[in-house]
Amino acid sequence: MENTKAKDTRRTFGRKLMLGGAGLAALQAVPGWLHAAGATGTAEASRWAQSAAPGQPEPTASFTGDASLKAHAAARGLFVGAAVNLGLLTREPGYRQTLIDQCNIVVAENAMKWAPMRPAPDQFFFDDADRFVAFAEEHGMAVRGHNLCWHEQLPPWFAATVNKQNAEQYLVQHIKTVMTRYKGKIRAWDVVNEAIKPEDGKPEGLRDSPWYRLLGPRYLEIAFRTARSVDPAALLTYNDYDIETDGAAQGAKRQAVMGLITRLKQGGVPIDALGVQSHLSAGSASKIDGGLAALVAQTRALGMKVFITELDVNDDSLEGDDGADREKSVAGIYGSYVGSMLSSPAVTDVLCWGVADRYSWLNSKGKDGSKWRPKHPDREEVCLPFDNNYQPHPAFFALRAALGSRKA
Ligand code: 9MR
Repeated sequence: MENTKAKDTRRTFGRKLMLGGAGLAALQAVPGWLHAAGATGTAEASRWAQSAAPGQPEPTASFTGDASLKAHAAARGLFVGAAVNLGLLTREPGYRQTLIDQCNIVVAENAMKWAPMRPAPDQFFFDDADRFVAFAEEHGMAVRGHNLCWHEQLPPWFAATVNKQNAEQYLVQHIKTVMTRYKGKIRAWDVVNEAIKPEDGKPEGLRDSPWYRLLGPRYLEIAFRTARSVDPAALLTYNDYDIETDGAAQGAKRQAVMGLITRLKQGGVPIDALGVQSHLSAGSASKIDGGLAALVAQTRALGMKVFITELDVNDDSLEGDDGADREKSVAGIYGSYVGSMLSSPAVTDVLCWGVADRYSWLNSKGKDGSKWRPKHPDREEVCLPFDNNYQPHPAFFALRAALGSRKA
């Protein structure tokens, strides 16, 4: 099914990523990037992923004001930001200030999901989401809404209350109520999150989720049509993960995602954007190649935008315990990935899934915490652009250079 143009785009994208991507001119200005730029093939690329040296800026290097992420993004008409934890926003001044200094877009990490918003079948809890949207408005930030329909974080009452007879009513009422409250204030909504899982064996690769079991495949169309009817200005987004690398499972999932958004778009269902979550891993970053480039190109050909919605890099597979080495490797992936993605005009928004390492979901403690760190369960991941004192990691500078590489 792939045409020659898609193949060409794929080769170009892959090569860019292997080359260190993020607008080489911008990166070469940073000492150490030339080494990364020498990598040319897959074997080289995996070495690149381990050894890219983006250079350590001086500790005093400027990173706010004109030197911030948001200044670099806004100058190019881009959005850059992070997922926000409402508890931290209240109790950590450094966290709050970093968001204010760096972001021109924010998304609530949890506060706008069903479970926190729906304490009971007939109740809505808006306090946290209201506070979050007010914070963004106060500081002139755009907002992503996450999310309106997902198989996870459904409230405890859901399973016993929602059935095939009333599911459509619950879905429509939820979308109408939440979107009406924030109408005109949300740049983009994740209308449906993570609907594809080919391993489940359902038609179109759809996930065997509660919404699928209750309503069948039509739940997606119901969700998107309802969303458009409430807030026609919001960019309606389908958002998914593990569609970035050229692994076999990822390729199958990516194809199913492409099939789904193509069917929706060509069938007249209102959908404006694809969210590529971008939970990357240092162990598989070198496998990000032509598949993703083709996905971006095909999504663009449908007239849709592409957003990087939940960027972080899992460093568990990096063997050396030296933090500075890991920081450099992670920075190499940030720069290459974002730079390659931004080489497509379809990509306009880049959001990280958090701000500082300590509070990342990848570093979460508790029952499932170390699930994401099987090799180094006791090692804190270096996964986000800021360290625990809100000082920029090399990943910050790599991300900033990637934003700066965007062609006007
Ligand atoms: O980071 C979120 C974490 O705090 C929640 O416990 C978790 C619940 O499933 O969701 C995390 O965020 C996810 C996001 O909503 C959707 N994509 C994957 C994210 C990381 O798991």
